[in-house]
Amino acid sequence: MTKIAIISDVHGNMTALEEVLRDIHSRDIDRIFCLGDLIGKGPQGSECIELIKNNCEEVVRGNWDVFIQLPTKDPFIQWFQDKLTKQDYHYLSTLQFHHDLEMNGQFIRFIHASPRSEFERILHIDSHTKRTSMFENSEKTNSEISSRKPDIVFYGDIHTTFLHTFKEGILCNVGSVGNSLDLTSASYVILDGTHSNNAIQFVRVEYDRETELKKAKELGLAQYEKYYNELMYGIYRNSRK
Ligand SMILES: [Mn+2]
Repeated sequence: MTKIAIISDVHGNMTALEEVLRDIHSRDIDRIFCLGDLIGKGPQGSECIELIKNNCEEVVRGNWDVFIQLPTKDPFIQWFQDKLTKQDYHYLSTLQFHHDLEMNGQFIRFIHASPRSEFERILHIDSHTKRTSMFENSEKTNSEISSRKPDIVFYGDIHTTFLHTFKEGILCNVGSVGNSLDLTSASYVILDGTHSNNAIQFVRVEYDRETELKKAKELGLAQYEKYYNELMYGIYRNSRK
């Protein structure tokens, strides 16, 4: 099978994740990669980890997956920490920084945010230099083919889909399953290598946002209002506007 569904930024939103997995399976795709941020913001991190563990072939870690493992006095972060089991923490600690593969002669890289850090945010509106730095290697991307630069980079983190083509290669943001900020529908991407070349397809999946918010309220989600605004209107919680 040379079709791979790429999901990212699930953020504890089970309603969206289940709908996206249903959509992927209805297309007879059984290879799924996840680009991190499994938990946080949404109420069901532990349940999402379980589903991702059972459905995804490769999973890279996001910024949330990293800092959730660190001690904190912030009650907001603690709310999410308290919901995770020992096994969840163990699973998060085993996640890889990146994944590389070769398909139809192209070198394809999967990361959460940047080749240098889970915490370095590269936006679609950032400078040309910043965006093309996504094709660079770093100490963290060492592998047998690390001297080679990727032809295609898939990433998540910014919850906003885009595809930019540069001389250096193709940069594709797959958007977010559980906390989409461009459109409010869930987002994922299909990499299709079937026809001895690589095609990229964006998919949007509607899911029941009211049901998800009802669940969040019942579970007493921390900063529920911010989650509400993200899901209903795509308004980022840390927006300066
Ligand atoms: Mn995220």
